[in-house]
Amino acid sequence: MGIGPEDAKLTKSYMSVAFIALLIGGALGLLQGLERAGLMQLPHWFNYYQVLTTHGVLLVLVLTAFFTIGYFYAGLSHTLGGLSSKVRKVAWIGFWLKVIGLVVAVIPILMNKASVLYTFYPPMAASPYFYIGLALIVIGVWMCAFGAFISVAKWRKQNPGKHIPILAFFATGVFVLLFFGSIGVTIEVLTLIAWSFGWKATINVLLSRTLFWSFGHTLVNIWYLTAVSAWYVVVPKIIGGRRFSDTLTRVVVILLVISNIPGGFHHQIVDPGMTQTLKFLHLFMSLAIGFPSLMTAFAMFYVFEKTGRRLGGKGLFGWLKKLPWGDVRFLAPMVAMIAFIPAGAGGIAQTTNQLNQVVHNTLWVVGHFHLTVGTSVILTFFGISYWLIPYISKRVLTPRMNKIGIIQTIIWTVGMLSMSVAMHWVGLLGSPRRTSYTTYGDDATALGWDPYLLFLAVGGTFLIIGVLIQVYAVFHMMFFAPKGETQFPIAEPEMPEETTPLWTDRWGLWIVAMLLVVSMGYVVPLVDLIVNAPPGSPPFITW
Ligand code: HEM
Ligand SMILES: [Cu+2]
Repeated sequence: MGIGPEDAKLTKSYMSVAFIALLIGGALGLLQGLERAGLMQLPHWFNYYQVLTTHGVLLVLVLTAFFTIGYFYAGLSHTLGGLSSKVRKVAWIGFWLKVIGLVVAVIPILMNKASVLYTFYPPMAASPYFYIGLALIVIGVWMCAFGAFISVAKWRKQNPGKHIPILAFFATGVFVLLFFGSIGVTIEVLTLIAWSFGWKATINVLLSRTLFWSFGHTLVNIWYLTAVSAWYVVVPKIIGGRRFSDTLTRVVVILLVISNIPGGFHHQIVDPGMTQTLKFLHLFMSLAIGFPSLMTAFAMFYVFEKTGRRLGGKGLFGWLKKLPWGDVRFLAPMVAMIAFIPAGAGGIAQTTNQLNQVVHNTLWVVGHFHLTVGTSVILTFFGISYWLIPYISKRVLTPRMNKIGIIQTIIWTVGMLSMSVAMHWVGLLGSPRRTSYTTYGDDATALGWDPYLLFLAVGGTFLIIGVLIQVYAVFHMMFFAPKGETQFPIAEPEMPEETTPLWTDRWGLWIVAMLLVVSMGYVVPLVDLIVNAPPGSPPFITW
């Protein structure tokens, strides 16, 4: 019964790194919030940009990657009947490559030799070891992707004519995106290594930025797809319902995988050197992802209403009251879904050329991604932890821990709301992102930002309390909670899976379709940026 000890150990290790990254990254976030509000000044040996680089790398790369991989490996183990020893070995090699890569990348940041922020845009040049660390992390992620592909392929061979179990289907989509989405950034990082060692005199800045965002934008949707997998598959089980149409779920995964990668230029709307037509194509593709998102919103609220009514909810909204609001495994992902409504709307605003001019490089953008990744994705991950950690450690979620989880969710919601509303607002008033505290010589406009920045600091204080509670909860559930069996919650579909058309499982076809769509978005600009390359830039150290 339940997960084997070796598979459990793998996921436990991934989760441990993820939540240690949350602890350190969150503490650094608080320091930034206090500094930006003018409440404290960071010492010269650990300045704002070192802190910000570490915060970005730990939270946006490490926490999310380790959580995603740990969660999906537990899902693969559960739904495919255990991992093979070969796959486990591959996942461990991936784990250690990522950990070593992280250490190699963080040391230069701490030595103030890599304050290039997590986007590492040239011509700012970090120590080559920072890029080498990043390359090791990517190779580690690829190992895990191959391990997942091997597991799914083996299962399919043993189960001809059957559908890939739904969570393994999501995992396939996520690892396909992780692998193909990171090829561009790997090429970028390899050229940066040569450039920062001095083997290559100049770098093509625009090409680098384009390759970065072909990955950065995909990464965002990888977290989103991970969160969505829990919304579709796990949440219905927790509320005692069934999941919505199996076919629709699989089509949403396929659409997200196919249409995702060529959206990267919406991060480069103000970059010169690309035609309007190309930018428009990418904006169209980014908005196209809104379509499967709306399908998800519809499907989820269908499940909520149907379950609520079955439990006796009456009237227009009576069913809402019947949902298990007191269960953290439901509350956290539910708040996450609700947060995605304003978060997604803000994203659509940013994708619009004229509105982008207003908010570009302001704190608005920071407010936006603390709502999307910092709330929608992370709160879903927190919600998952309250059953996944007991499941892998063969322990149970006690009513006391559930209550702690509810309090944590409320604190996180209040903190993020306060911080991100303040960031959005002060961004509209012009306060820049990625800038340590300054009054610009007591300029009246800059002084007008101060009250909002205070809200930012207050939000940050709530959030660090939230971080401490969450990290406590995770390690308590991993090592100290009462022993017992916890289920891996997977809801049954409303209609039997056999009614789902078999073409949905044709991953070879979807990958070809994805590559065609990627070519549509990237072949012309990449060829143009290489053939008509602007003058290259030597490395600069601006800090
Ligand atoms: C304790 C909770 C947190 C606090 C107080 C916090 C606060 C901040 C602040 C003040 C900034 C910098 C604004 C600037 O100068 O541009 C920032 C940036 C950032 N935060 Fe957080 N944050 C928290 C949690 C998170 C989480 C959970 C994530 C993602 C999972 C995250 C991802 C980021 C990213 C990607 C940046 C941008 C870094 C950059 O511009 O290079 N933060 N955060
Ligand atoms: Cu994007």
